Amino acid sequence: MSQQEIKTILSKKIKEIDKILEEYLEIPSSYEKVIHEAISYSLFAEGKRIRPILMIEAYRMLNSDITGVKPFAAAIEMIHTYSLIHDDLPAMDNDDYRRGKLTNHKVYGEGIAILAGDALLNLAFETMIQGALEHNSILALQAMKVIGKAAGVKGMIGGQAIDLLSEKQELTFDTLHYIHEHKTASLITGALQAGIILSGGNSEQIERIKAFGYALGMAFQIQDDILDQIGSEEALGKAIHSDQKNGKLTYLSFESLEIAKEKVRYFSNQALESLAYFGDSAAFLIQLTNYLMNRSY
Ligand code: GRG
Repeated sequence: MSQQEIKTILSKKIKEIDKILEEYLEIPSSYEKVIHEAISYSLFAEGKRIRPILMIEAYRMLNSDITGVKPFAAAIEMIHTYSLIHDDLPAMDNDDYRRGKLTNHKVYGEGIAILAGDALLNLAFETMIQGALEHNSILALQAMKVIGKAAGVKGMIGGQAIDLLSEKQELTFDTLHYIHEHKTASLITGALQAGIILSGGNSEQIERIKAFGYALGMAFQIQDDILDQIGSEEALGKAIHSDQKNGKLTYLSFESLEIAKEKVRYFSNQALESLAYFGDSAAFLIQLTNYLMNRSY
């Protein structure tokens, strides 16, 4: 499959995710309109929707009826969007552009941006609980626990905290690895693991998807570092050299561009090896891994 063909398939899948998100976004009454507008502004800002797509496609490897995974796919994108809104705030990365648009706080002010992020995190858990109740499902509760942990102190928030504390400081390669693994790979792995849990996967399948998520997440983050150095602002929809601006060390602070590219290939190949266990059912995830390895945005 060519890059263009997979891009076309992904555009269709992104539209499906948008529809699912609309379904779970509450309709505001008059007083809530501002916060609702701020939430929608970032939620429907043309993100790649990688995490919900990964979750649904992992689920689909074992179960073709995706009804049960939909609220969780919506929730993972809500959590991801909240993290981006907060990451862009002056107290964190202080960025003006995200997904090709002004950042949330640049449009709505810091207070509303903080609340929009908080609201998305709350709505994510409310949405997952609704899913669990609708299906009266213990698997749904297990998936919620995995997602809560992946987004929390032992996952994304933990990685972000060390990232923040490490600004303008000497950082060891091990600390950078910790940041990448927790800030980026955790939520990606959590999304995939939740997909397999919800579809009734067994412990071997769960372990294989976790290995896939870790390797894919690491490849994704190193590619992110590469793009921050040599990417196009137009394609990325945000400023490049933002890590340098914030005094942050990246993979490229330790290794040459060539080695970084080699590492993306290494982790992508590891990811593909983990997928091999799932046989033909992994065809789409294989294509997606190859696509992400070569992404320019
Ligand atoms: C504020 C708790 C908290 C966490 C922030 C997401 C994040 C953690 C920071 C953003 C900075 C960054 C480079 C994180 C690494 C993960 C990553 C590559 C995020 C961007 O995800 P994409 O590329 O974004 O999937 P889109 O816009 O396509 O959804």
